[in-house]
Amino acid sequence: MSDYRKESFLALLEGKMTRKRGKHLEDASDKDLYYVISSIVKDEITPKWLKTQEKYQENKTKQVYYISMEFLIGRLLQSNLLNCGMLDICNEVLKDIGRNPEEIYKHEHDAALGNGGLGRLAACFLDSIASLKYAGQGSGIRYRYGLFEQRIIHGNQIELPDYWLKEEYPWETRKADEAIEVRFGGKINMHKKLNGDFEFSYEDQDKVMAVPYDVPVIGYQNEVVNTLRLWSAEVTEDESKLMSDPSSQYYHHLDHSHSIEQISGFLYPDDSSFEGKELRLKQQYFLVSATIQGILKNFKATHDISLAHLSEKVVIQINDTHPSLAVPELMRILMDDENFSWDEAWKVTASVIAYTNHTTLSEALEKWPTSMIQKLLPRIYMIINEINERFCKGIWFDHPDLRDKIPELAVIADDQIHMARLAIVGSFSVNGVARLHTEILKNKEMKYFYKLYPNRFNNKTNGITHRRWLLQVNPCLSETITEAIGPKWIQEPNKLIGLLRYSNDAPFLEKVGKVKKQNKETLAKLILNQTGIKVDESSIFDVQIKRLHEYKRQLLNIFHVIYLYNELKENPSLDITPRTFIFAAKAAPSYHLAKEVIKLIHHVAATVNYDKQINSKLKVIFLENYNVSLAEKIIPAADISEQISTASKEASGTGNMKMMMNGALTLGTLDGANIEIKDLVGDNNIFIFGLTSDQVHDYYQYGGYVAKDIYHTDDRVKRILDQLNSGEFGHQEIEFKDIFYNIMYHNDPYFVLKDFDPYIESHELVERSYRDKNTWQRMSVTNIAYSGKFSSDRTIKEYASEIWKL
Ligand code: GL4
Repeated sequence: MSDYRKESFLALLEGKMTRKRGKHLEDASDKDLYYVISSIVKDEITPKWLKTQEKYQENKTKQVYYISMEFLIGRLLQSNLLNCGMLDICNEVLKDIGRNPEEIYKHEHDAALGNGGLGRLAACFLDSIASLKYAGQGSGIRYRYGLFEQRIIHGNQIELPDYWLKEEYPWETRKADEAIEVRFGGKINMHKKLNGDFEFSYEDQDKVMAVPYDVPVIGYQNEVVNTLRLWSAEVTEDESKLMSDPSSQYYHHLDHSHSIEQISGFLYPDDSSFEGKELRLKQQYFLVSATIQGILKNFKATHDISLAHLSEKVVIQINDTHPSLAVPELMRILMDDENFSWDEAWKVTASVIAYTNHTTLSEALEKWPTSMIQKLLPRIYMIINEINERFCKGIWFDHPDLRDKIPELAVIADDQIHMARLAIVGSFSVNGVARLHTEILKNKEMKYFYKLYPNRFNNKTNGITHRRWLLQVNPCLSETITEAIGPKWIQEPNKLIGLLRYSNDAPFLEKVGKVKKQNKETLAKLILNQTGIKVDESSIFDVQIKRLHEYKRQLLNIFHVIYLYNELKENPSLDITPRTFIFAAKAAPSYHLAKEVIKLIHHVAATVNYDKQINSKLKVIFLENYNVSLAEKIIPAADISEQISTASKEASGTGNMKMMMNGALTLGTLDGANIEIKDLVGDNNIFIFGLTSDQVHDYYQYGGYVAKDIYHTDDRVKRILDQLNSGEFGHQEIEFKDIFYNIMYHNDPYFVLKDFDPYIESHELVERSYRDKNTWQRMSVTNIAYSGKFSSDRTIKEYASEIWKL
């Protein structure tokens, strides 16, 4: 590092510290430093931000708008420093002045504007779009409360509000002059025009201001700065004037303004089940209407061509069905404000919007009661109705073979609006997020739509940004890689494949092994700090971190732990490789069974960790409040990545990719992107077990699985289930009855017992493999080498060339 650059960074730091915080550097707290460094980054990138946006305007560049109810961005300081090329210098200067960079970066509150994979994917995509120099914007909601903070008390999950905006958020810029009015409710008037068409006007609507807060999205050392625009709901100016009028009904207005601000009040904390709350519908329309109005405004300001050409300059990707009101909203504006005919408006809409499906879980399907939409969005309802009628007529006349399928295809059926159907009908592209998932969409879940629109369906296997998930979180591994194959992999992650040449190179393997050991030591310290439990750093770190859901089968994992515990109790001198099982997971607040599993993990941990006879061989750790920042600490230290969902249920998974990229070996089912990982690394470099997606499908379809039979025939299984019932884990016999009942009397809907035996066998193979350090390290390096494919840069290039045509 040149001394000159260091000196000038130090001078900046000193200058800013006195001006901004009124302090000398030596008196600055870690928090002062956090704010001052953020402000240095902002100064550095603001001219580039302006320039990027001006260039898009001047060149009339085609833009992609990624609309999502979730952006799980986590902390930004470190990744912003990295992307603008200042991370090394900043770290060095901080160390020179005796400060610990980690302690400083910790002062940023995680922006948890998302639940899990879907929201984190959106954040990775923004990073790749900017790093690949594409013109793209994210559009989301600036929730005042992000995903709840999790505390565990006696094994029970308690949710605390996440008021992340308590202190200034340095990355956002409020753009009050770009606020947009969004309207709800009201009366619709129809007038017949001379040409026979109808004209619509609205009366008595409730008005809400959508105020944008822009967050910069910095490309990796390439001068590009894109925007994530987060909308905040506020009362309109007229409304706030009324509030200060002494003759007005003050409390009425106060109540009203409170209900408006609620629209961007909090993130719904459920990852994958639909809750038909009116407030959620308001959030969705608020996001969509503000975004689309903004897009059209910008289009008109930039281009001198008609809106009929919108698709030449704009593409809108909707992240799952949550923003699918984009379809009728764009229709509404084109027809009612821009005087397009239905056909003209439809042509534009259906060539601009593209839809990504992220799940086939039926409980996640969004279906709004028609009455709710009719009341809240009367004009939107009329448009959806018309879309539905035209669509159904089209099937009747053009696809007689599908006539009897109309009830399964109709956008409106059983007094409900089926949002996935609306999204498919109103878009030009429908994609799944991993090969298997897309095949399931085409051949099962959406097969009649696939018949109607075979060319609309396509696959885009997910990815993760290797800049955050390797370069930033695992600097020592990154350096080791660069020493071996040079730095080109950072720009072109596929170049990681060059590591294959080193998979038999003993000194290289040793270095990689050493880095993993260091990362495990760091995590062990964190575990000790958080839980008071000391774990064996040479044990296998077996990691399952993700939302808690029955289909993800944390239950299968903890059953295996109980099995090992039972084996060791029976034979304490059993020679097993010591294991540390690490869990972290939030359960949706209303998801009872998921919370029971969290409790079970804690009770098993309490039994195992304090049993002197065996606790040198087995530890169970549950790390509280899983979020992006915690993931960044755990992932570099993982040996085994547990990806054990019931086959067909996990659309893709992205944690699997993050851990693979950091050298963990996958222990998983043939589900989601696990299959693509396996295809790349080969059967010898992954541990695969369990039912296939087809087998699972057939059991659901034709029956033939009886969980109780396994209980009665497999002693290991019987023992575990009886332990749940006997109060061995927990305080009383009834503690885990709901888990027991679900398996025995609801016939184990996620096949935990069915996959138990192959899972145990796979674990035994893991254990044997780990004993051969050399083989293990070779497998680990093979995984890193092939992980380049799972960079979101690859995914985004595919979106850009095959869907967005940027
Ligand atoms: C999810 C899927 O469950 C997950 O497999 C996938 O990786 C992610 C991103 O595509 O989307 N769908 C929903 S809903 N939540 C998810 O995390």
